[in-house]
Amino acid sequence: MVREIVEYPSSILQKVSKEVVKFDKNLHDLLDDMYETMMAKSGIGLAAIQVGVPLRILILNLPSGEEDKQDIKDLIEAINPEILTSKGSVTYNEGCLSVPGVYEDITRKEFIKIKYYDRAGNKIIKECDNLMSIAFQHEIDHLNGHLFIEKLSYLKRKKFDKEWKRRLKSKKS
Ligand code: QAP
Ligand code: CO
Repeated sequence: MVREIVEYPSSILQKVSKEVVKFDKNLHDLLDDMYETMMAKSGIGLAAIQVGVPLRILILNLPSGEEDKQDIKDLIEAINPEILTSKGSVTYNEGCLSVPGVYEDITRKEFIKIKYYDRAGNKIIKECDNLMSIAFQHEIDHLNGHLFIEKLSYLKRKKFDKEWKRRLKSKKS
């Protein structure tokens, strides 16, 4: 089932998500819905809080290969993810399904070592770079109630606020 995406400025997106303790059918159904929703909205990453569920769950399906296509074989389902170590710095023009139509250059760690659990509860430890590293950091920020626009400079944030206000107004009328 495709679920509704929670959009900025909903206060739901500021919630700190809770650890998953039960690796049961409920979790599997949520993961399946998150994948369907992400694909339906043309996303490459999604956190559970973006469909209104405050649990520490994220999924990633990064494009790869010749034509930069998404392949379900590359789907990562990360439960209770934690960054163990990080280094370096990289800037990427990020977007977010909860802030549609907005893309901004954001600087993050270039390399991370991450620990998470898969849907069966197996512990995974993985070293990531490039887009995978950026995407994990973006989604883990969601689990802690943060959005990429919080990383903008004061002036860029003011410009974003102004544009978003304008957009909300035109939506209402
Ligand atoms: C997070 O972002 C991310 O504005 C996932 O109109 C960001 O899937 C991972 C999207 C940067 C890696 C690098 C955004 C779709 C999708 C939009 C997304 C839009 C339609 C964003
Ligand atoms: Co996002």
